[in-house]
Amino acid sequence: MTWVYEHYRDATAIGFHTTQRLHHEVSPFQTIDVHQTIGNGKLLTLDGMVMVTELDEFVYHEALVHAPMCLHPDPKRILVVGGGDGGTVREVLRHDSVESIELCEIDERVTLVCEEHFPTVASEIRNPKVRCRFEDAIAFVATCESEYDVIMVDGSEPVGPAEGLFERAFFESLKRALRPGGVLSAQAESPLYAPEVVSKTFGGMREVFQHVHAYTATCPTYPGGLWTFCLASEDRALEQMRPQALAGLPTRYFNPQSLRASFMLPTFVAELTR
Ligand code: SPD
Repeated sequence: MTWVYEHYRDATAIGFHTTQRLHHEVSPFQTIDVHQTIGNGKLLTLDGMVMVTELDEFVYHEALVHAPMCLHPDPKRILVVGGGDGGTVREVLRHDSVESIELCEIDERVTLVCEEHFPTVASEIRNPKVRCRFEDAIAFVATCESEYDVIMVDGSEPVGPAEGLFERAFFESLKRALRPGGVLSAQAESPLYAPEVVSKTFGGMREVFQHVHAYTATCPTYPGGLWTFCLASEDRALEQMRPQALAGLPTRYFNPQSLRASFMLPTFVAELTR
């Protein structure tokens, strides 16, 4: 038995007691590892950073997906940036209005490994409504104009290929890629250990979008636990949120009350993101 650690921002580390390494490879983009843990189900790391554990992946994926899907009144055409494990796609498909999803993930190996080792996360990746494009999302989104009702940015932290996902130029491309009335969500890292990333992300978003809101979720297997998300739109304010769109969905984290509550921010998060 071995302890596997993610060292985060040279400040902290989170450890997992593991029984077996189930997969290890170096793809053209990153190192991909899957471990069997004792208390967290299977664990996926990319370049040593925790992406998914079976224990709590639902928290992160529900937060990233259902906030924007409840803000848009009729989300039909969806883009997922990153998210090669398939958890975001799985949650999007819970909404009946959805007609098509494009998943733009740079590394096809992540998707293939997750189909093998995380069948409950990647369960909908072959759904006929889903089109996977394995390419650089920054270049792809730059070619899109008024195509999507909702875009979700499900990247890893801003190192290596994911660095550009936190830049203002990318936010401008995302805005162009949204249809009128479109809504964007993005994971925005730890407010405790990466306050400069959170504050730069929200600063950039506010320069580009009219309406920008921060919300949080508790993701125990990400460093610090408390995680920040960004909801942005040119023309939809938070008051238009329809938490009742969650009714009948088999969610485990969000219900209408906890969705609303996720936008009630601790003071230091409100200050970082304003
Ligand atoms: N530092 C962890 C940030 C993780 C963001 N993406 C996770 C991918 C899950 N679909």
